[in-house]
Amino acid sequence: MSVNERTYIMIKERPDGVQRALVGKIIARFEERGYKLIALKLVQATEAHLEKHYADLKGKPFFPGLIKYMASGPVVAMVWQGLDAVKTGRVMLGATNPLASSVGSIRGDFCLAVGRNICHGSDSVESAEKEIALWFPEGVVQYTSVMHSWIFEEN
Ligand code: IDP
Ligand code: MG
Repeated sequence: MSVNERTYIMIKERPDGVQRALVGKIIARFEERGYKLIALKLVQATEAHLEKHYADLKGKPFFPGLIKYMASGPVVAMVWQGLDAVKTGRVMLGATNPLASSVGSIRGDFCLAVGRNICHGSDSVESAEKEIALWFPEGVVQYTSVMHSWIFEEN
């Protein structure tokens, strides 16, 4: 586990997270927790791009609907960096099914339906690296956060 671990987080707002005007709230949660934003863009993704992103789910009955829905509007693509970003990022999102998500998580607070669960988070460090490369082929931004020494013990 590293303080420089990175995760790919995506707001799927029409996808719904964007249309429901939850972008600021979702970003604020990662900022407030102490994660550092190192890449951010609003993207209208193609179906081909989304099929690569969700390649592991090809064959699932909901796959065609998921791709169509995700391509139906813009998404907010982000990379967040910090201690245990992948696992803790998933905890902050909540369970895949919002009805099983804890209150206090993003899905547990803002949505109800599994097919409209408003956010994505990488499920492993390996997936995160793949997803970051897929969504940010131009690379991420390197900078020093003045908050680092207030959030972490070392340095
Ligand atoms: P995750 O987003 O929590 O990692 P995955 O299993 O990777 O969950 O599924 C990707 C996305 O596919 C989910 O976030 C959800 O939007 C959608 N999805 C997953 N399972 C179902 C389902 O049973 N019905 C409809 N959509 C689903
Ligand atoms: Mg997943």
